[in-house]
Amino acid sequence: MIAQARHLIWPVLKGNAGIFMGRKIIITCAVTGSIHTPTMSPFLPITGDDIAQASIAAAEAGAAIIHLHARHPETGFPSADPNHFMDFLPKIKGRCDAVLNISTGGSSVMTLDERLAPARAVKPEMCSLNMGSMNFGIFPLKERYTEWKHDWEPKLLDASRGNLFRNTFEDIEVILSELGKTDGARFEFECYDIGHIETLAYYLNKGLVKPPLYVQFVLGVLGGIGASPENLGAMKASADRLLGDTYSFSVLGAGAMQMRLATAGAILGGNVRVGLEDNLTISAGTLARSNAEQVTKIRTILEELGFDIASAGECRELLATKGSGQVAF
Ligand code: KMH
Ligand code: ZN
Repeated sequence: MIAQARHLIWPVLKGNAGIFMGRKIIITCAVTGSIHTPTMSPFLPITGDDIAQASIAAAEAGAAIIHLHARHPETGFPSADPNHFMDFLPKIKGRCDAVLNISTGGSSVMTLDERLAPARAVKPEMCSLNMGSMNFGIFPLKERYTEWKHDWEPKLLDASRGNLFRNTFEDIEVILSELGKTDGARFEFECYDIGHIETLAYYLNKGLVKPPLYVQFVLGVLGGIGASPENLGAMKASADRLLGDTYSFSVLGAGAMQMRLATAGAILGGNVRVGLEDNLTISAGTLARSNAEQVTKIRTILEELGFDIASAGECRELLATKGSGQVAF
């Protein structure tokens, strides 16, 4: 009887074993971003020193990739000034080995040239590439607060009612050509809906993007696909059909679903992204005291489930980056 049961169960285990065995999960930590504002959390990194310290601690906790935006050090307003990036990049590079991934999304109040200025200047190993234009609604966050540290905060949130997060085909091609082909950056392809995966497949078929692709499934941004396990399954099924074995994926659940969707993504064979850029809490109603706290939490969950975590060196191999010696900082 037992032998028969084992016979039934073993092929199932064996079939799924590839998801667990010999696979290392990449943890990305996005430490500050441009969605949240200083009023929302005293733990949001603002100055160059804050961002450097948060990044180093996140790397020490297990993040192999640090996804980076900058802020004006006095006000916390999102900044695209390369000098603000240079306030933290050399410090982080000097103290840890993580892959430093520069945002090209910046903030939806910036022009494309402003958004690209930091990556053009520092020639990173990796940068983000948003795969379509969309509404990007951060205005609902405004309803949660009555007093603000800075006048710009409610204005920036409100602006997302009328602004477009612009990523046209031309914009995408500029980034692929300048930052990818010429400067050798690998991309975090940020896909907020299935149509964005179709666009990525178009560029794959044209030969303008080169495997191995690293696709970030972004769920839970108002204007993009919602944060549910069903939508995550649909994103993965589409990517499997359109991108085949050319890609690996990571999961970013914006807001309260961050940890659950990241865990679901890992179980489906993916990697994970956490960080205060997309979620300020560590559990329902409790602010995370640091980015490292979120990294430690997801790492603990994943290790408890039997997964191994990728080091920065393993991440570089998996994503075929040019190496930290080839950047301009
Ligand atoms: N915060 C993410 C939902 C970028 O930096 O290029 C969007 C993001 C875009 O990370
Ligand atoms: Zn970002």
